[in-house]
Amino acid sequence: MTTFPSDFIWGAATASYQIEGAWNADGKGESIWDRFSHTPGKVWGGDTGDVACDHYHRWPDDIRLMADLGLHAYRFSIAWPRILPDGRGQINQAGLDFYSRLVDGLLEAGITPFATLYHWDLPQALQDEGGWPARTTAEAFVEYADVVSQHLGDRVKNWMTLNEPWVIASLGYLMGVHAPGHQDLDEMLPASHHLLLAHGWAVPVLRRNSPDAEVGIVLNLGPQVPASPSAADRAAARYFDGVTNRWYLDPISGRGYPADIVQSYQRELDYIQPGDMDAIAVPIDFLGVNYYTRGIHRDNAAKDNLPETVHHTGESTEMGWEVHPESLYDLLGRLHFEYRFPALYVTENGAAYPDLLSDDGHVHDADRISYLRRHFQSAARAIAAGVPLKGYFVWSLMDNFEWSFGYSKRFGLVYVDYETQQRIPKDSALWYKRVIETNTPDA
Ligand code: IFM
Repeated sequence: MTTFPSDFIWGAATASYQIEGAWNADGKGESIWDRFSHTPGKVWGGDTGDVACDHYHRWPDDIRLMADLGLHAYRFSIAWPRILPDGRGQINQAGLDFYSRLVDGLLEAGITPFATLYHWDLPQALQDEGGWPARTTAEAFVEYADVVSQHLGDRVKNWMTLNEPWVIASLGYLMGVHAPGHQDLDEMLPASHHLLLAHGWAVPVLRRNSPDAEVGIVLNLGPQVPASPSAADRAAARYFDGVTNRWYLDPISGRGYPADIVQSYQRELDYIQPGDMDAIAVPIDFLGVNYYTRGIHRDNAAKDNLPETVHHTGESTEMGWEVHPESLYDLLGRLHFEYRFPALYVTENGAAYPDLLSDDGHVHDADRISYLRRHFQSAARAIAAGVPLKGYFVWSLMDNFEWSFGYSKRFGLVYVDYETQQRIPKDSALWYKRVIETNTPDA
C-alpha cells in the first residue's frame, strides 16, 4: 500500500483573480487582468473575473467546504490591488480586513493558510509605469509584501512570494496571451529578472514581519526530454529545460542565469545591477512545485536524426497536456538531488476534464481521480527515495477562471454552477477526502 508520512500536508489551491470576483468592490484598484479580460478578444467567450466564484462574498461557505473535505491546508493568493489600489502608497484597509477574516476563518476551522503574494494580478497603475520590465515594480512589491506581512504575519506562517514567474514573464510579455498581452523579448527578459529580484528582496521582509514563518517561491516545472538519444534532440530538450526550468531554478540557487540560455538570447542583460544575483539567491525554506506535464523535444530540422524512442502516452487532459505521472517522480528527484532545496511542496497539480453535472446531481470525474491517484503515487515514490516533500496542494479547490480560457476549463475538485454559484463536490473531492483520512491514494 502507498502511504505518506503521518505529518504530510494535504491541501488544495486557488488564486485571487480566478475565484474572488468583486473586481472593483470596497476600494480595490484595477489589475492588469481586469484590464485584459475587459478588452474584447483576449479571453475565451469574453469571460472575465468580475464575479468568478464570488468567493469574496462566499468565503465562509468555502471554508466550510474545505473543512468538510478534511483539508489540512489551503493555498490562496492575495490580490495586490485590494491592498494597495495604486500598487504603492495608500493602503486599502478593507482589502486587508478581507484577508484577515479569511485567515482567521481558516485557523478556526483548523486549516493552515499558505499565502501567495503574487498570482498575476498586478495593479494596473504599476503596469502603466512599465510593469515587470521596470525595476520600480520590484521595489513596489517589497512595499506590498511589507504591508501584507505586517498585518497577517502573526497568523500566516507559510508564505510564497510569486507564482510561476516563467508564466508571468513569458505568457504576459513575450507571447502576449496573458495580461498585459505584450510580445517583446526585450520586455520578457527584464521582467523575469525583476520578478526574481522582487522575490529575493521580499524574503527578508517576510521573515522580519512573520517570525518563525517558512518562506518560498512557486515555480512551474516539468521535465523536458529528448524524443531520441540523438545529439540534436538532446540539445533541443536542454534548451527548453534552460528556458523554462533552469532560468529560474539556477539563479534562486545561487548559480546565476544559465550561460547557454544567456548566449541563446543574444542580448546584453544590462538591467542586472551589482548585488542583484546575491539578493535573488537568498536562502528559502521551501520550493513550491507546480507540475502538470512534461515536454518531449524533437529537432525536426536535424539531418539523419535517430528514430524517436520517447513517445507521447496518448493520454491528455482537456488542456491538451500529456498525462505523465512518472515525470513528477523524475522532477522531484532532480530538484532534490541536483538543487538541494531544504523542502519541497507540490503547490499545484491537477487536471481539467469536460465535467458534466449528471441527472443524479453528481459529477462523476473518474478521469480526474485516476490522474490524481497516479500523481500521488509518484510523489510517494519520490518521498521513499529520500525527497523531502512535505505536502501536496491539488489544483484546484473549485472550478474557476482559467485565464485566457475563461470558464471553459474546469480544474476543480468541486464543481461550480456559475449561474447559481452552487458548489457541488465532484466524485474526486469525495475520493480526496478519503485519501486525506487514510493518508493513502489507494483509497
Ligand atoms: O490555473 C492555473 C494556475 O493559475 C497557475 N498554474 C496552472 C493552473 C492551470 O493552468
